[in-house]
Amino acid sequence: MRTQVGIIGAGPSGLLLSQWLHLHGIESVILENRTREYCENRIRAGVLEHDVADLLVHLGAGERMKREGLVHSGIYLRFRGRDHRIDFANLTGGKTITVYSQHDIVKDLIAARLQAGGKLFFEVQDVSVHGLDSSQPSIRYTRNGRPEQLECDFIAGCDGFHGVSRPSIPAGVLKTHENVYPYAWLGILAQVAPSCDELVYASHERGFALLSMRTPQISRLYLQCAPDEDLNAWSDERIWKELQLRCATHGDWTLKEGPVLQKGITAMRSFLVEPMQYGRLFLLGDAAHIVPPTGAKGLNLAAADVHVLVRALEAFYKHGRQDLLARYSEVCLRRIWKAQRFSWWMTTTLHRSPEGDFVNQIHLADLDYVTSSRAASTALAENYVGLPYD
Ligand code: FAS
Ligand code: PHB
Repeated sequence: MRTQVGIIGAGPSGLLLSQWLHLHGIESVILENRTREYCENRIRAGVLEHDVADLLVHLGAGERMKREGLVHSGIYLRFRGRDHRIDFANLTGGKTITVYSQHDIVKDLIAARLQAGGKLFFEVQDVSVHGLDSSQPSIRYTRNGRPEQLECDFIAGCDGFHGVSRPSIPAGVLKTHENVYPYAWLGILAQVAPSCDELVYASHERGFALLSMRTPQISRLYLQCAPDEDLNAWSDERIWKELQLRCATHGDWTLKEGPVLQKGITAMRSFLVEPMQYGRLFLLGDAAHIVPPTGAKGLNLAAADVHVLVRALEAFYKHGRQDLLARYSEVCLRRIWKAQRFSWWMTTTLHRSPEGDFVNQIHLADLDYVTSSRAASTALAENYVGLPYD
């Protein structure tokens, strides 16, 4: 089989890329090793930057998000028992965020690709890439027990942190950057209406807590925990008790509790590779970079990589230009490093540090400054809603 762009992975990166290329008349094939059901039910991110929400609408996959997504114009930072609202709309000229589950985005994009006649193969196995430094790379895989080969002009590695694309780049080519944080998140999905109309980031001496949501009936909540935390040591009752302690305020606000539908531990790390390309292979999203989830950037960075690659591939196919393809990594990395910085700042400033009281007082002073300076809160707001695309 032959196509113009072979895409490995049917997560947000691969699906956004395939649908956007389709709008530009560029063919692609997506090869995914999991089942469609697995991809459509994997609970992950929940916050879309302003331009990413607009992109889903532009791609023809935003109707349900417009109906069911929750548009927020701010967040709360809670510390010393008091709430401080960061007013995105006021600070960024009207920009907002949309709370809409990643797995719903995946569902909507899969439906849009299939409706457009897209080639999207699930449950493929033994994926490998070949001829990356030639003009005719290929992807070999097994489907329904039969060996197959996809000839293409370009390969997009959208296969996440544990995929095959990044490891397929020869040793010595990539420079890796990594920062591992001394804590993780214990996250729950609960059958209870959110206790606040917008997200609450709570800094507390017992540890960080985040009150998020998925729908008006489903809450998404997180607790800072040890990186090697034993999930079995956390009963639902213990989780709610800890959340109550960390989210307590001087006001008459209370945290509503309900049945826990799902719980899990998410590690916290910053990771990226330079360059994000090798020959005709381009890495996108988690295949190239990981950010701690505090800044809600993971999914949004994947969309930004897609924006850069689509523009470069359109210039190649329509005008024979190679320059934007050559600069793919450079353009992506400028935004990625800024998102890494923002995610690092949100994570270290809001979490309880094991480094001792001085550092934790500095973080509280940082929160005090950000919530009392229009300049500082504007900086937070414009990073959170999403910096302009280059
Ligand atoms: P993905 O990992 O989503 O998708 C990669 C796809 O490739 C998968 O479908 C996988 O099955 C497939 N694949 C892998 N290897 C393959 C192979 N060999 N052959 C074929 N297919 C292969 N981000 C936020 O912004 N906020 C959050 O709260 C948040 N929470 C997260 C919680 C968890 C547990 C994790 C792991 C991540 C979280 N993230 C969060 C980040 C997450 O949303 C990612 O940024 C996002 O999924 C990136 O999308 P992709 O790059 O498409 O990678
Ligand atoms: C989520 O709802 O999963 C979420 C929201 C905001 C974050 C991280 C995760 O910063």
